[in-house]
Parts: sequence; structure tokens; C-alpha cells
Amino acid sequence: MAYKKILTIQDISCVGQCSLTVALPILSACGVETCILPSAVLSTHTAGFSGFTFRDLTDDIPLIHKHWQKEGIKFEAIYTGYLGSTKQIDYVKDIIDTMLTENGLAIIDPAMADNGVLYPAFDAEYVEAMKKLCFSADIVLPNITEACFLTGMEYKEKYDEAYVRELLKRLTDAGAKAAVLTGVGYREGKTGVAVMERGEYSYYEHEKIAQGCHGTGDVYASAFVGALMNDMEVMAAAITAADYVVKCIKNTIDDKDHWYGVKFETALAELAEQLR
Ligand code: PXL
Repeated sequence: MAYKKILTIQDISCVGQCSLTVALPILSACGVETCILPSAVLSTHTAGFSGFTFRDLTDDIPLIHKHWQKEGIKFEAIYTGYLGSTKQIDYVKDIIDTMLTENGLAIIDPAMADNGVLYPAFDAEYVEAMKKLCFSADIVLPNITEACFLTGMEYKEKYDEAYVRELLKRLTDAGAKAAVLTGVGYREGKTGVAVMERGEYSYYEHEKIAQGCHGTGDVYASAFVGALMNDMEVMAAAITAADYVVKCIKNTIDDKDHWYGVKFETALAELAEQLR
């Protein structure tokens, strides 16, 4: 694979195995030069810890952007995750519009909701702004909850393939070139990933190990981008990332104290080996 330089924009949760502390090691292990733009700095993530600190870096973003433009920096992909504010989404859109190489890819993980509800920091205005980002992306990577917020469809715990196809269709009809929907399970004990690209639906099913492991969305998106940057097709990258997340969860579930994230480091060498 040709050496690639990409940018990832998401928060630093100092403790909690999510966002940048997951994306940077995974993408580096995949052989990708990974530049970062931290959207905020938190003492921990917001799902399960209380009293966390939050330093919003929104005002730094246009200054950093301007400096990079002066330096003539370009990225072969821009991958965004958890962002700190609605205003930040507009800044991120500007960065995507100006800093990608020709044929560079914008990959958006909306990272705003799970299990039918928005994360505590977000509201309807944030969802509206996120729609604009997702619907101009090359690839959007929502879970079912996020896809429902983005498309206005009702959130369902139990659903069939027609429901998933409709979610994917609405995401791509609205402008996303490809949609990769995670956490899609049609049978007891199974989950998987459903993909819509150029109007074509594909599905990969794998075992469902544990309910609601925190941080798996970020691990998934990072491994997906890493695989994609190794010249994999969207579906192949989606499968590679799914298999990696399963290994990470398996390596974590027996440790009851490790509720806040997954031990993604334990399977990282295998992922790198697989991509080599
Ligand atoms: O994993 C997504 C995520 C990232 N960053 C922060 C979060 C969350 C999910 O709750 O709180 C700060």
C-alpha cells in the first residue's frame, strides 16, 4: 500500500479507551500516518463516569486550520468522531472542504447516540448540524440509533432486513456515498454490519458477545479506516473491523472491572499482521 497521511478529528478522553486514545494507536498500527485535531479534552468519557472535566477546543480549530493551510498541508482522508459542539461541526465541514487531496475521503462517525438515546452532551441542534456533515460524506458509520436520528426513522430494538435497508437507503439518498451500519442483528446471539454502496446492500453477521460494551464504536471506526487506507474495499474493511472488535470484546468481557472500554491493544498486533 502507498503510505498515506490522514487527519482524525475527535476528543481526547484522557481515561476511558475511546476517541483519540483509540484512533491514534489503531491507525498507526495499520501503517497510516495519523494527524490529530482534538475537539475537546475530557478527564474521562461521558458514558458512566460522573464529574468529568471538559475543555472545549472549538475556538482553536479555525486557528489550527489556518496554519495548516499556510503550510499547504493536505490529507488523503479525514475521519471524524465525537465532536465537542455544534459550532465545531461547521468548522470541521470547512476543513473537509479545503484540506483533502484530490480523491481524498471524508469518513464520518456521527458518535452522538446509542441504545435509542443521544449522549448527554448533545441536543436536536447538534443532530441537525451532524446531518449536514454526514450527508456530504464519502462514508458514514452510524449505529442504528444514530441512523434513526439522522434519517428521522423510528428507533426499534427488534427489526427486519427491510427496516435496515430503508435506513441505509435514506442515508445514501440524502447524500452519503456509502453507509456502514454497525450493530445490526437479525437473530438471537448474532450481530453484524450492513453496508449500502452504489445502491447495493451487503451484510456480514458475526457472534454477539456482550451487551453494550463501551467504546466499541470508536474501535470499529478506527479499524475500518485503517483497513480502508490499506486499499481494502468498503465491505472488506467493514468485515475486518468487525472481526477485530469481536476479538477485543472477547479479550475484555471476563474482566468485570473493565466496564469503561475494550482492551483493543490485545488484538492490535493481529490486526496489523492481517493488513500487512
Ligand atoms: O465513544 C464515543 C465517545 C467519545 N468521546 C466521549 C464520549 C463518548 C461516548 O460516550 O463520551 C467524550
